[in-house]
Amino acid sequence: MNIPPNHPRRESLLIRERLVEGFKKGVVAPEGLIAHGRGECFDYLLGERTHDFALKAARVAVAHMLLAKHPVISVNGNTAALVPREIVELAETVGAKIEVNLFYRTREREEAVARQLLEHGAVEVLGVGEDASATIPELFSERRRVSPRGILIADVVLVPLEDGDRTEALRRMGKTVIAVDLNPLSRTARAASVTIVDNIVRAIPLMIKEAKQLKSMEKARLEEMIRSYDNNAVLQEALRAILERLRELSSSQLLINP
Ligand code: PTJ
Repeated sequence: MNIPPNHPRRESLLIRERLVEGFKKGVVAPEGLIAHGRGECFDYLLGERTHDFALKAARVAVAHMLLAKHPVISVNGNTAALVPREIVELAETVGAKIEVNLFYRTREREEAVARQLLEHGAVEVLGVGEDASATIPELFSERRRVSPRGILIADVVLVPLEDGDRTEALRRMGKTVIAVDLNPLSRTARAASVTIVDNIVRAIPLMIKEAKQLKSMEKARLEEMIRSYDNNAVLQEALRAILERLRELSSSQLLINP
């Protein structure tokens, strides 16, 4: 689609185009387009920028991944369409495995998501076909099927754009769960160990940058960062940011004179 360079919503429209393209390639589920609309709405309320609370969460998320024995990045359709190259770079930087995990799972989509990641530099992608032979207990959606070499044995799992059930089930298994979710009120956001309330297109590049910096930091300092982190406070800050923005907007001039 030809989006004029000076269109005020150009960035947002370009992101939509990436999802539509992913949908046409069989990577994104039709429901993924709807989920993106919900995300867009929260992004709008957040002013479409990374806030300090997201930076704080991203740093701690990276600390967890760097200290983990088996960190895994779980990838769904929207993530694969929006940030495939960045997922591969983050995995390389923190030494994580990449696993496909779909809510609307079909063999065709598993393969399309894996192909998308391999085309963007991934060396190995877990969770496709027979490889997803293990099961997350007490989870009844298709997301329960995981790789015994990946999410099953992971101690830290990054789950961008997730649904709440699996986050809760992974927590019950004793895993540290890192969520990227623009909705600070979603069940995922509230059940995760660390929630990055930001758009995935900004959050993953930010995590790569942080990972490059924190990689050389002493283990004890990373552990201290994790100990002093409070995810509830981060979610409260996200809600306050939305409140503040609405307060400012509600007392400003809203009419546009064409
Ligand atoms: O590819 P599949 O089959 O695994 O399906 C993926 C979707 C996203 C369709 C599936 O996981 C789903 O239905 O998710 P939900 O329950 O709609 O939750 C998605 C969450 O991600 C919502 O809270 C959205 O606000 C949020 N979200 C949407 N787009 C973004 C986002 N968060 C960060 N960045 C985004 N770009």
